[in-house]
Amino acid sequence: MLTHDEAKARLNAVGQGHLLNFYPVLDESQRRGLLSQIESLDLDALPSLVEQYVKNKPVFTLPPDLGPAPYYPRHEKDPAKPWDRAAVEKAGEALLRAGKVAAFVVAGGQGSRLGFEGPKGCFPAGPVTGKSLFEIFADNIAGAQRRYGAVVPWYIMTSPLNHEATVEFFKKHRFFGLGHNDVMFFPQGVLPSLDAATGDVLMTSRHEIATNPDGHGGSIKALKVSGALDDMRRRGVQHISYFQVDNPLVRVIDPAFIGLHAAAKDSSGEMSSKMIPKAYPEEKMGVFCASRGKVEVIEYSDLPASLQQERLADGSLRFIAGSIAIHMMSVEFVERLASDPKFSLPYHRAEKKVPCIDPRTGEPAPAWGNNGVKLERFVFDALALCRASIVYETDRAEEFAPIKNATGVDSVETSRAMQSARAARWFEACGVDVPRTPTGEPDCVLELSARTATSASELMIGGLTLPPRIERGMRLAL
Ligand code: UD2
Repeated sequence: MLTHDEAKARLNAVGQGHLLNFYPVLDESQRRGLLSQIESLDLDALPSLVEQYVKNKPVFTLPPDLGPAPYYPRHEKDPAKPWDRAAVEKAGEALLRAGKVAAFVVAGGQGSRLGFEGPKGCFPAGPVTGKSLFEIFADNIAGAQRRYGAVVPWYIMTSPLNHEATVEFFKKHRFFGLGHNDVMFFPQGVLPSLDAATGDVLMTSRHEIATNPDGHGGSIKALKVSGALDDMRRRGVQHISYFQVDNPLVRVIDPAFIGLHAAAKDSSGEMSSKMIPKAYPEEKMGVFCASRGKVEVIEYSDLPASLQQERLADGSLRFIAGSIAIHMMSVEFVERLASDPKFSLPYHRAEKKVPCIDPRTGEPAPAWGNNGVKLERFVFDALALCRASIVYETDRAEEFAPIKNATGVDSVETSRAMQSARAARWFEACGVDVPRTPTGEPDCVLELSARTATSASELMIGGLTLPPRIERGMRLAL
């Protein structure tokens, strides 16, 4: 463990000596905690981070040859890029049957927009049952294990802020029936939050440095450091199905996507992505673009309005492929990146309100606007490091209903309505009469677990006796 004098010398060398201002008045355990926090920081990197991201703001420059990324259309007979769905699904299913696919959720984010205390994955998302997001994903995994007769190990990236609470939640719910040894939790790394005016590292108290999770891009290193990659290798896992914690409609295990990623001729099998057509130009999602022969995601805030709004002759958006943050990654690719000492993804900067103390007085600093700069890495920046990467179109109504906000767009209300609407369509496809309102919404609340079915056709052949009709106002979960 770093001594006080060593810490002082190293901090002074990078202009962050204020972190020890209150050391003399701390008790022994506070001193140890602070020194170990200081030891865990990459102090040598700080001056250049402050220079690049606080004193200056990086200016995003569009690559000159930027165009929309090509993609596999949802309908395999689309003449734009026809593909053989049956063969692709077979390839994906073979990998699943051989136990070569793992599920991976990034659940380290702070979920502050939702205003929910606790890990976001614990949020009650099911429209009828109020099942948590984590349970909905567990249902997907349990269903896949039954269908393919093989274990799908599940890796859950938390952050130091929600790790314990996440593990406790799983224990309390007995891992939702999954094997305890087949679910692995590990926390992602953190970065110090910086004073937006000076670049000084902020402190939340006299003995604690303000930190923030290092972004979902931190998952590449965290998979390695935590031993998750080794665990995958031991199990013979070759591909990782990556998804975010906020989307209860995600198909955690999708044989067609797995098959395209692993077997399509133009895929290197390193990292692939799912997209949905953007609903309107300003929709807040990253856009799949192509530049210098590589696929990349440009965040909505970086894509100029003129490009966002550009339309093709048929009226559709030219940059239409919105990222829903669902990827397949090969274990080999992640291993290659994470083992390279020179590997690093770019930082993205966000100005945020960070509660902190005044480093001179030790008292809480008066709150003012966005006083802090948080740096994060984004996982989709790894796409540029692939030899070749494919994008696959999917249907928003079937696979994307994120819970991000307390009210309005992408809220629990819109997500529950979309979950119910999807279940209604699947029931109707099986011949069940579903009541609808004059505006066409289901006039009932329905919820289908992925243990029951992950598509209308599975529901049809699943051997369940479905009711011939659903009554108005009925709440039904299967
Ligand atoms: C993300 C994408 C956006 C679009 C959208 C789809 C980014 C920057 N933007 O927007 O383009 O695809 O999702 O829903 O990704 N997380 C961690 N650790 C962190 C930070 C985040 O695990 O340090 C997880 C978080 O728990 C969540 C996911 O990453 O599962 C997305 O995080 P977000 O809410 O910051 O991303 P959002 O909604 O702004």
